Amino acid sequence: MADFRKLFAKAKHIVIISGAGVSAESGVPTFRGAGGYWRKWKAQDLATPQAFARNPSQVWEFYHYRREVVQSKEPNAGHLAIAECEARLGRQGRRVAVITQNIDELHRKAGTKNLLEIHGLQNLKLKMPESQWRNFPGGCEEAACGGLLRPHVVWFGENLDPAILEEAGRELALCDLCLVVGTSSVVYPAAMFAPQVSARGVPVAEFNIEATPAASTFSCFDGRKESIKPR
Ligand code: BJW
Repeated sequence: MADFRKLFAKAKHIVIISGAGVSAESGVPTFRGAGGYWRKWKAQDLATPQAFARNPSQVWEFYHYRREVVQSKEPNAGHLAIAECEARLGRQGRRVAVITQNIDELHRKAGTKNLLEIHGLQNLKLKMPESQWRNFPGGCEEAACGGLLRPHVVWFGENLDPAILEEAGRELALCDLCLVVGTSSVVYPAAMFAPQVSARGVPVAEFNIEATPAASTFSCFDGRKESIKPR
């Protein structure tokens, strides 16, 4: 941790890549850990465009349940520390960007401003040609025009928003320290962000309660395992 503190003190541009583990202490289930969604249900039945085409009600039900779970949840000490870090470093002319795979909006609720939500949000969008998608606050499944609404998230086999990916690429290319927080780092393209940063010699620190396969590819800082649980 002493090494990390030294790196953190001199970093001018920090990218934080986060995943479901950052929200675990808020009571939001992860995907692959104990009690995780993909331990109970098959991702192919709930998080693919094919599943939505086959059985939209089942997919709606899953995301409706997820929205309800999150509605009662608040940012935890981890979200707040990240937001506070962005604000404090910002006052010193240093930059923090958060690239999250989470759709729960808890980073935003905690006050994080420079935030890229690469897997989307929990609200609904109309299933129409992409250029015509319109956002809805959530809750309703049918729009006035009769089109199908779907969760505004990125499912397996779908491309991430190119504009958001481009912005993430810019942050990753410029950062001089990268933190990987609460993600199993198995889902692409997010899983390759930290290894890419590490490959150009930038230190990467992983904060997780378990070892992940990605940590072995971090060349400079092998990521001491730190729980983000408040002490
Ligand atoms: C704590 C903690 C505490 C707990 N403190 N830590 C290249 C190679 C192979 C496959 C592919 C590839 N490129 C694309 C693919 C296919 C696919 C993919 O990656 N598959 C892999 C599973 C192999 N990717 C895609 O399809 C992506 N699209 C794409 O790349 O398009 C182009 C393309 C398509 C097809 C082929 C090739 C190219 C889209 C991915 C969309 C992912 N969608 C989901 C669901 C939607 C959103 C939602 O419903 O919420 O996103 S799946 C799910 O996984 C969700 C998450 O955002 C994502 C990541 O999970 P995360 O956050 O890491 O959670 P967990 O549960 O896995 O881990 C939690 C971690 O926290 C654990 O490590 C714990 O230990 C830790 N933890 N408590 C610290 N207190």
